[in-house]
Amino acid sequence: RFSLVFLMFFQLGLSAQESNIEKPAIIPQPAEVEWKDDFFTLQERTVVCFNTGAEASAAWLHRLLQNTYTQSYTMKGDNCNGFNLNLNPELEETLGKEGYNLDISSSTVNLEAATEAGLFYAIQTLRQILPAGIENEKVLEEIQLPQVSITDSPRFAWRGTMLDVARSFFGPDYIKKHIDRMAFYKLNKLHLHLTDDQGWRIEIKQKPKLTELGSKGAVKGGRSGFLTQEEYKEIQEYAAARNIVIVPEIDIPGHIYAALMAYPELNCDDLSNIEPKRATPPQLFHGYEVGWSKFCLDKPEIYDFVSTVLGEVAEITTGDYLHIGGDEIEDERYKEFVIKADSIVQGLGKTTIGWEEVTQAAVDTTFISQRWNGKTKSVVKTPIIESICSSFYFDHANVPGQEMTNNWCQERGVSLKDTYTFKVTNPNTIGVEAPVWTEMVLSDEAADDRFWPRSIAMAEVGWTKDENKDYNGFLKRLGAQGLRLDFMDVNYFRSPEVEWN
Ligand code: TNX
Repeated sequence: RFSLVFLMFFQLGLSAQESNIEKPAIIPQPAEVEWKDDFFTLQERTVVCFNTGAEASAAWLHRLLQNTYTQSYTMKGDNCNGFNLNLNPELEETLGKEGYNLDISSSTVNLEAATEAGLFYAIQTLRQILPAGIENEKVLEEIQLPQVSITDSPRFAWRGTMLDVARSFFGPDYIKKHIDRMAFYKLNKLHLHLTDDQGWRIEIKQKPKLTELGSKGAVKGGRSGFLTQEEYKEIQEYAAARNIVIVPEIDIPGHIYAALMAYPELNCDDLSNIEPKRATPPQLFHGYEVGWSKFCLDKPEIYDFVSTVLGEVAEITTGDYLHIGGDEIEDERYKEFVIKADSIVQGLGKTTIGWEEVTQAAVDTTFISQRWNGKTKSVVKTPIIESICSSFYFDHANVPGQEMTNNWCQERGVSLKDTYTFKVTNPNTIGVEAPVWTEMVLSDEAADDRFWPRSIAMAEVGWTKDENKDYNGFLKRLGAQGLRLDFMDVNYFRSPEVEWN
């Protein structure tokens, strides 16, 4: 279709730049794009040349081209007639760690970046310029790519989603699928909410009852289960190959009933007197209430528990961060707890993240806070991950009245526009992240429906500078992604404001 439209304009003597020709829909919108009025035609045989350090990128590109008629082969070298991958650390000065240049001319497609992450993103952009059919099967008809020169780098370093695997469990298969989709839109942090009242989802070898007992529950109708440390590591490796860092959250000192049930000595009395779980012997919790369980902050043993658990999680985590939750809890000793937990995390060589409440404690500025309801004034004291519920809580309805959604933050839910038009103004903001809490998200299909397409809007908030954003333009580009999302098997919500193709 592109070739036809382009040809027509050619004859009229218009350049693609000036014309209204439908351009490939790239999301997130790159920093600088200059379309030319000519093509690159994919040959039947194509070489992918790469230099030292770009081997993995060459493999990715080769894999992408397998879905076209071309027979591609990889070769170490430069300036090939075909595809060139150039890893050049010196480019970090101009492109940053994740930026790239993508240049499509008459006989070459050049991709360059300072890191493999940058090359990976250049390939994702190229993937969006190639016909959508490559997501589905081999494209056999001739492929002509519009010539273009793109220079791109992200606005923010933190572009994340959060999956609550505690209320309802999501295992390695879904998590990996989710990672693939995130990577396509240049999202780079996957926060896993691994523990809560309803379930404990990560194996801790020195505290086996956490999973023996604590993983058996879930919200009513939700799945239970847990990740073994091996599975966790495998997911992490899968993510790292796609420039995604796994951010594990162990939510303490509240939201902790699954652990209290396994180790009742962490509670102040026996469990029979904590609401809403008044039961002897203790039962699993399948409800929705929040803010009712907590560690007994007067007992020094809880710090041994925290050290052991965070120690094992730190050991299997390659990323720099440990999220300690810290939300929705009232206790005289809360601040003291947060400071101690932070120093445990620092002792493990990681950076602490907590929900915005943690900033009530006098933690230093290496601590990152995640803003969610904006009620904690002190949140501005630290670097901020922006997850304000009215724009980024995707467990909320896509449209007013959608069933099985939490709408405590905003009665009408969180629309695509609420997400897209969020403006980052606080200079401490390091990026954005969208959580899907799963009290009411009980299946893979439902999780897809909540994440997509709003995560695509958020990806553009995280990547693209305000001056290059435009909601109507975004809606058009998003419509053109429909086919790709279908091919990727995403059960996305068909937002009525979008003309899906
Ligand atoms: C608030 S936001 C929570 C979660 C709930 C969610 C439901 C935050 C840090 N905690 O425990 O699942 O609302 O929307």
